Amino acid sequence: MLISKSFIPILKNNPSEAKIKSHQLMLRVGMIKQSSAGIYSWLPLGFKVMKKIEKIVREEQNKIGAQEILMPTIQSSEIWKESGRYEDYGEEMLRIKDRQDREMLYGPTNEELVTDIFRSSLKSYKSLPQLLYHIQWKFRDEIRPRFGIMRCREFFMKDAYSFDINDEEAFFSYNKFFLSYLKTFKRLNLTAIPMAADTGPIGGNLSHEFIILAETGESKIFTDKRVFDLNSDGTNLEKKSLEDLRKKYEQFYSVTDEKFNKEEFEKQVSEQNRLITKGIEVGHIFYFGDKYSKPMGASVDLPGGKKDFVKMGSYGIGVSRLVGAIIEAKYDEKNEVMKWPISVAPYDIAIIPMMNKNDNSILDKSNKISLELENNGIETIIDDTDENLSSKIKKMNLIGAPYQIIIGKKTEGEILEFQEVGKEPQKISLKEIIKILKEQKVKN
Ligand code: P5A
Repeated sequence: MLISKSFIPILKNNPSEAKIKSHQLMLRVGMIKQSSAGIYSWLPLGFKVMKKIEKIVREEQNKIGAQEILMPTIQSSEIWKESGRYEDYGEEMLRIKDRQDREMLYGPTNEELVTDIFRSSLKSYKSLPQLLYHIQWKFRDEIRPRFGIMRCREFFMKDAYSFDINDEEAFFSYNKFFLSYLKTFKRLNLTAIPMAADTGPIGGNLSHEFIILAETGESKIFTDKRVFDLNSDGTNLEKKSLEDLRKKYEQFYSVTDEKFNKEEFEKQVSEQNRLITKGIEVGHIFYFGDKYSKPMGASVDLPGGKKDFVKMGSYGIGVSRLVGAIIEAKYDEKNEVMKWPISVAPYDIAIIPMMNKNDNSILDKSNKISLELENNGIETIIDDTDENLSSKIKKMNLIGAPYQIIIGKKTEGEILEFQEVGKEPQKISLKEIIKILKEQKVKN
């Protein structure tokens, strides 16, 4: 991609309306454009990153056997009346009337709709467990949308739903998502800690929020530092192994402020291990048994002729919020360098030709190198503008291509000036560059 032909409307300075670094950067490099309060268009750069995050989220859902569906954004109020949540949900729900005067709504979440799909198709315990998910826009009429796409009104969420025969099997499903979330966030290069949390309007009494540390986060957390040393490597999908994983995390006090109890915190966590800080909620999982299946009549036949309501959980990841969360975690505000993990970077490598108006050979060479890289599955962006080298490098640092190649008059033959952003430049061949990038892409 040539930068002169791309739609990347970069601003010279940070926009004054943005208070946190992710919002500043997203507006500055033209990743998003606000269309009205809390509602955004996603421009090419932002959309590319979000799609890559979505792909990783999807892959990790598929790995635990969840099946992808797509439910609509607009729902009928009928099913919400059946579950009893139509009134409870309050002003956050955007209510709409169609031309027949029917009450509709823009879905803030999908527990009712998925329960309706389940009850109309599956009737036997033999079909359980079922794990269904979709990745779809949601709308919540937040009273105070802020920080750009971090807390907005229209946002992109992965929401999954589990259906099981009894509590034991339902906890098994819950734990599969627990593992899958740890793996998803790790692939995004984030340390997200599961913390006991309140269930709010979703309901139930077992819930974890997955939180990454950030000063600008809206969640206050109280935790035992040692939880950060844990990892999920080596955990398989066996019931026992998943149970042990959750226990491993739950042995350390880690809660959000709604669950905070000073006495317990001080009893369970020694002074030097206490951490009270802020974080961003990137995922949230819930177990709520028959909260929806009972009022909506979603039951299955059990062996022996009895029937029971299915036991359900729901599992959300803020796919669009993750774009901002990664920026909060990885953007070096002082030096204005964005370090996207290569798995979600909008471009893998920036090609920076030191242009010469009277000589097209440098741009020609850059184009050839770009073609070769693209043919090897490596996404490139070429800065073909007339700007000087330092402003080109600054621009690419902001966009956040993790690698750069500088092509000058002296670049002859095969050897190129290559740099991983933040590390020492090296002079190596295109073949070696392709090898390094391919390895990095496979690893991540
Ligand atoms: C779980 C899936 C639910 O809605 N129902 C289906 C459950 N949970 S949740 O915690 O309310 O939301 C899940 C994740 O969505 C992101 N999120 C938001 N992102 C941007 N702007 C918002 N206003 C917003 N609200 C929720 C969060 O990442 C949250 O963890």
